[in-house]
Amino acid sequence: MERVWHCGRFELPLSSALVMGIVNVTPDSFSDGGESFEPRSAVERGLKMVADGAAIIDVGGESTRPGSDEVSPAAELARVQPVVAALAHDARVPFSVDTRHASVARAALEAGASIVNDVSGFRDPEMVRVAAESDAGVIIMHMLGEPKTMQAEPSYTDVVDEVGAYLLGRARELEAEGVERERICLDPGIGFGKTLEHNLALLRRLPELAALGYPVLVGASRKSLIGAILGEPDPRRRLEGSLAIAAWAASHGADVVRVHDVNETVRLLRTWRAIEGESA
Ligand code: PMM
Repeated sequence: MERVWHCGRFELPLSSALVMGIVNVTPDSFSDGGESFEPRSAVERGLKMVADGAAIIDVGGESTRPGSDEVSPAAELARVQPVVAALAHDARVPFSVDTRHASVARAALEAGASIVNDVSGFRDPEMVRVAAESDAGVIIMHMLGEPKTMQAEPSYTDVVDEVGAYLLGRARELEAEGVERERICLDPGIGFGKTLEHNLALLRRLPELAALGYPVLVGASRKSLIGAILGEPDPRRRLEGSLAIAAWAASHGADVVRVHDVNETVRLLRTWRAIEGESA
């Protein structure tokens, strides 16, 4: 039987890795800060990503880069809602809302989003309620602490075991609260309270996370681990590293790769699949 990820009115096939395109409607994201802060340019960016082969678009109104301050839910919603509504109007693909706030998630779902992407792993019981009352897909991400402090000496005994146990525990709790298993996707949270070695271990041992039995998302695009490996301070110049990680992740159990450079990633994965022998 084909594995699928249930996200509202969409059943996403998981036979090969899906590309999720990132649209940050923020003035200060580390990776594309300000590029699509105007709603119209954010929508255009999203539609271009769909044309380039993105299977999902992730719309975010709050920067969660290390050290960033929290945005008020009202300000976040004002950024996200027009973009989600416009994209949903033309939707051939599902859209996720990248938020930690229940009010933003609820409004985005009403505006047409099909997935809630919570980098705080549905810590807020109200977020769990929003998820349970909807039919949306949910992405549970692991983050150590808060964006403001998460990179202050993160420490684990075994990062892969601990992140895996955390994600499994959160998934079980959401299921107990009424979120069906087939709606849940897990994400180790590359860069969220992790050193370079932690991030590399999570990628190296990705099959262990995939073995938990849920779809797995990996988001490493343009992140600082690539900067550290390549000695490249400019996030916009980390394409090769981003592609290398997307290829590695897709061939080691990731079902979704969250990226800024959709066209390049789709072409990379199409080539990869041609070698593997699946239909390209
Ligand atoms: N990374 C960022 C924001 N949201 N959501 C998920 N599920 N996984 C991630 O790795 C993730 C995320 C930060 O990166 P950005 O500023 O480029 O969006």
